[in-house]
Amino acid sequence: MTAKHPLTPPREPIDEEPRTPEAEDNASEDTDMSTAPDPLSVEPSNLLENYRSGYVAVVGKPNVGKSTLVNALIGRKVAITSPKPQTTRRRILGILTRPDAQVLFVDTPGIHVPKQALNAYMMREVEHALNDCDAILFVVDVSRPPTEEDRRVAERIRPLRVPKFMALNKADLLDATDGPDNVRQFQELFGDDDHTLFTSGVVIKQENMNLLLERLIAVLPVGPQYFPPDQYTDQPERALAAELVREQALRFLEEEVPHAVAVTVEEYVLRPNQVLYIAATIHVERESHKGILIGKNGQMLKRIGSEARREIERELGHKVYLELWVKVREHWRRDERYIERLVSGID
Ligand SMILES: Nc1nc2c(ncn2[C@@H]2O[C@H](COP(=O)(O)OP(=O)(O)OP(=O)(O)O)[C@@H](O)[C@H]2O)c(=O)[nH]1
Ligand SMILES: [Mg+2]
Repeated sequence: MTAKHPLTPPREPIDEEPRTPEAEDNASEDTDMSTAPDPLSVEPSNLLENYRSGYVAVVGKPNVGKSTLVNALIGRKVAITSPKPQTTRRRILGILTRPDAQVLFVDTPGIHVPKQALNAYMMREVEHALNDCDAILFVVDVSRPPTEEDRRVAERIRPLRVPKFMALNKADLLDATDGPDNVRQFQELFGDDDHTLFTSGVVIKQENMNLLLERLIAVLPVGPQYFPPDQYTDQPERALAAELVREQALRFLEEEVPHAVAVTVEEYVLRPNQVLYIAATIHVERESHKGILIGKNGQMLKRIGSEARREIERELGHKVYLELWVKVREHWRRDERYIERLVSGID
């Protein structure tokens, strides 16, 4: 089966304050890479003999290192990462193009039991990825024995009729005593019909990575190169910028505040002096969160802003002027009207 649906479905407009004409103009400045081409519209001339392509859903419980692994496979920062669980909130496409294949990795939110509307949205994102993929990469943290959450993921993917692979991630943290037992338990959890295990980790050995890629590519269908070879994600740059701001908020904030944060970019303009001007809003759920986010004398917001600016400059290759605003949007995580929009990073 070949996936045919764009990752980013069109968003429903919702009523909010009208945007300024200036903001509207600026919207066109960004490179919009948000829709996957329809495979059926690909010119036959783009079909190379034996070229393989397809979607690989990268799934697992929260915090096992799915996004870190996808970034390592792509060789670019496609998805933000953090030691706090539930970092990834939507599907994120990482595109790997080789002369013989194009692998479309779909990073997904960690699978968990949803407690509020945001979590339910995240789990729908996982379902979309699973229902529309050519292969599954199940990522686990092998430094600890399987948990109930790992079992739930295994049960969810078991009936799906696509080739499945398991990445035994965080192998660098495996100690010699528990290591073999953990590996055996994950092996049992996964079963052994047409499944393959790979060890991976922050110090992912290049040969392991190559082996994983070869095995993945071997099960992908013959198909076209859906995206141009230099495109590594389908996210608009402004959505990427919003995520990079959120990454720094996750890094510096503690307890429940980071989970209540969403970031949207309202203006994204490359000025004639080649400075990229970005205006972004950090949304929080309560006045008390706003206070924490701004910090004493604005120190916290300044810190998040300057680290995020540096990251955006590094990733997007432009000098950046970043302006941050903080807005309280009460209980946005429970409010269906806001979730998709705030999670998309674009307002
Ligand atoms: N030691 C070690 N740490 C890792 C490895 N892979 C990821 N991490 C760390 O684990 C944490 C979680 O990584 P992420 O890539 O954000 O995990 P994730 O599975 O995408 O998490 P969610 O999006 O929340 O589901 C981060 O602090 C990473 O630096 C690894 O192989 N070894
Ligand atoms: Mg992630």
